Amino acid sequence: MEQGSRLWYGKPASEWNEALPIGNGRLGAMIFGGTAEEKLQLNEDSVWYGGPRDRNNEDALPHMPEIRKLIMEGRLREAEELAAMTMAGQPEAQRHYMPLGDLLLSFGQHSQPVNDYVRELDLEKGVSRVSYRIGEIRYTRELFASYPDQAIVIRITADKQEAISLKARFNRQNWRYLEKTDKWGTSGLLMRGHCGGEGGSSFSAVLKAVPEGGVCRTLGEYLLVEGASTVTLLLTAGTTFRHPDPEIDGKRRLDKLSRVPYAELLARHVADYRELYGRVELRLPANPDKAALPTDERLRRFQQGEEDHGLIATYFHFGRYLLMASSRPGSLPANLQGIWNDSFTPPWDSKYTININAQMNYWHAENCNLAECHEPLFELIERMREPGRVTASVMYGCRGFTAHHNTDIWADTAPQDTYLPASFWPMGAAWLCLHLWEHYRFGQDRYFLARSYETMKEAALFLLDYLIEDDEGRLVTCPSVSPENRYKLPNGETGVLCVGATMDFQIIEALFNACMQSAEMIGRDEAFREELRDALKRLPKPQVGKYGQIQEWMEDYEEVEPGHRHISHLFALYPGESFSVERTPELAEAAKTTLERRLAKGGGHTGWSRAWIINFWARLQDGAKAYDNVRALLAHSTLPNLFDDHPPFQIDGNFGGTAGIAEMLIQSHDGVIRLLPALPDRWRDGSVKGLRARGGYTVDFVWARGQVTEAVVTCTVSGPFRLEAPGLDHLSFEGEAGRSYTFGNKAVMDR
Ligand code: FUC
Repeated sequence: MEQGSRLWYGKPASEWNEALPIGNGRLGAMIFGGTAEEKLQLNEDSVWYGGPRDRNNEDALPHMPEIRKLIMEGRLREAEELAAMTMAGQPEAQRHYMPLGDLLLSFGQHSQPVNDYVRELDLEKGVSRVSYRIGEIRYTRELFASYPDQAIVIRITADKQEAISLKARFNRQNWRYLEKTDKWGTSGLLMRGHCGGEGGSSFSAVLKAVPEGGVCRTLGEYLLVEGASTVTLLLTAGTTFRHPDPEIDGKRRLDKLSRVPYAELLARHVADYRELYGRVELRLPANPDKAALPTDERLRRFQQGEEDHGLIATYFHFGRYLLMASSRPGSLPANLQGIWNDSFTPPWDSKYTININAQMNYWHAENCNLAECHEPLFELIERMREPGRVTASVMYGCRGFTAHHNTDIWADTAPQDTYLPASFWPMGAAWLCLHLWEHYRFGQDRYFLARSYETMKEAALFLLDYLIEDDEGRLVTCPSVSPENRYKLPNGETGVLCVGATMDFQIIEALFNACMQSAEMIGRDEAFREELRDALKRLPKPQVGKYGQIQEWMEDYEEVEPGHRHISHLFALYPGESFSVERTPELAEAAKTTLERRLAKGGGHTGWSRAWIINFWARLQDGAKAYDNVRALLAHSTLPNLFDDHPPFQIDGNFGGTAGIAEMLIQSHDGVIRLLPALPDRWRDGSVKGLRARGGYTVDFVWARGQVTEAVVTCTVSGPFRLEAPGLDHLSFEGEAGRSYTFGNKAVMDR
């Protein structure tokens, strides 16, 4: 197997954070790998509590002038009290994500001693396996979630004929949160229920056994297979969010699939999976002493300070795997836990937090060559437009569309919680829309841009209306917060609501620029472009504060928590790009000071915060510091199954970490493709294939002793590009769509 392409363990999972995830974007399972008792904890992405609602608070608009006045006069307690009552959603919480249930499998006779146990996740094929020996018989289970067939497939084999007997059963919260379990003929089961809440969806799950040899029967709510040589279990599920009758839909699907040979189901899955996964391959210096160790042991040693670049490569590949498994065209976007959640009241509802987390989930979608996995996010943004228009007009009297710091399955845009450091922040839609722009920049699809421009424009329209003039004639946001930090006034009072958090202006600048460039490219809206250009001139400029740091607020306030996990005021360094080592060296220097201060006071203590820091150091071209933070991410914020540990499990750190590793190897935001911009000494030799660069390029390269020895650039569009890499001259090149160009040893070869 390739380096870093497998997670494996020598024993079953003893808890959820050791179980292994499979998924096809919509259906997911956590596999525990027990021998006598196997559990698959199941998820379907549309199993959410409750239906859509209008939660906009009509008291916001009439009180907005008063709230603004109180904030501007520094009467923070009064402003907070009024905002809490007039701006909070009604009720204050959006909907939450829930588990589908469990599939329980009992292999009664397997409680005897087990030998040669292996449980693995094969990232090359997207297949999980459990294999062990009891006496002379080896039993193997192979499990995958097929995207083309929209089903979970479990294949159970033994190396002796007729050796397999099992009992299968559904469960959901100790059978409390489901309406019905039933037989489906002699070889199938079903479970159905209601997700709860007014307007909530109904779900159903169906299971069918296809044995070779042996007999199948159903007893009570059990499915029994006895004396089979192999068994294929097919499972699918759905909700009324997508289908009027998900049970009929599921049964039809499984009827059809039960007639397809297992080898074909597997082949279809692997072909589909490889098409995406196989695009990228990373090799870092190997640590041969680690190659034979199980993943949990490697992680344990890494946590004790040992080096293991292969484990880092696995983490990188796993980040791509997880996005493919939790976000595919037609599915909902990856939520805070991807799709893997076993709680009926999960942390932060396992929904979409859009003041960093949902965005971070997609930071690696483009540069790590999974652009189609980005689509579910775009669909959600589209669905947010209508509710977002209502929120914009009802709460603020503005045109366009807006969203606050969370959204849910129904694309709810009204504020979430009455949590003052976060809730009243109407920048969520604007930030999300920048993902449309990034998708265009990487893929260069003009049709996509023309469609997306309308969405970006609507987000910009809201901001044009939301901005107000301060007494110096600048355009500022108010109310505003710098997610989710607090400031201290000279009199010791602390506050969160403010005029103009720095991050707001950075997001607005990025969005207005994206709109102006898009409108120009597609030849639209000249007057609107002018309006944006004028507004941009009047936005407050970034300021460097008394410690040499980027100011987080317009005033140089002290921070209540200087090691805060959010580092919102460096948005312009990453994922934005208006701070740059080359173009704005003073701001880059101040960004560095900001990071150092945050880190010195304990910053990076959540997984996603650490992952953001990796990306910041990569943009500051500091390979050593980027590497230290990759180390810290794996050492302090990674669970035995390599899931990110906020704590608890939250998937953004996996995705942001993967993006950060890619950002250390390639950057393309400054009109140049830069290879190895932040290479740590320890990765002196390596190679990577299939990373994407803005402008429509796919790049493969090999490096030795820190110098690029060969780079291949494949162009999807024709036009000039620039390439910079240690070991290669700075190159300007005229590329032709569909062709690849090889650069090496200072000579250019056209292939
Ligand atoms: C934001 C963060 C938290 C957490 C939550 C889901 O509120 O500040 O750390 O990630 O989102």
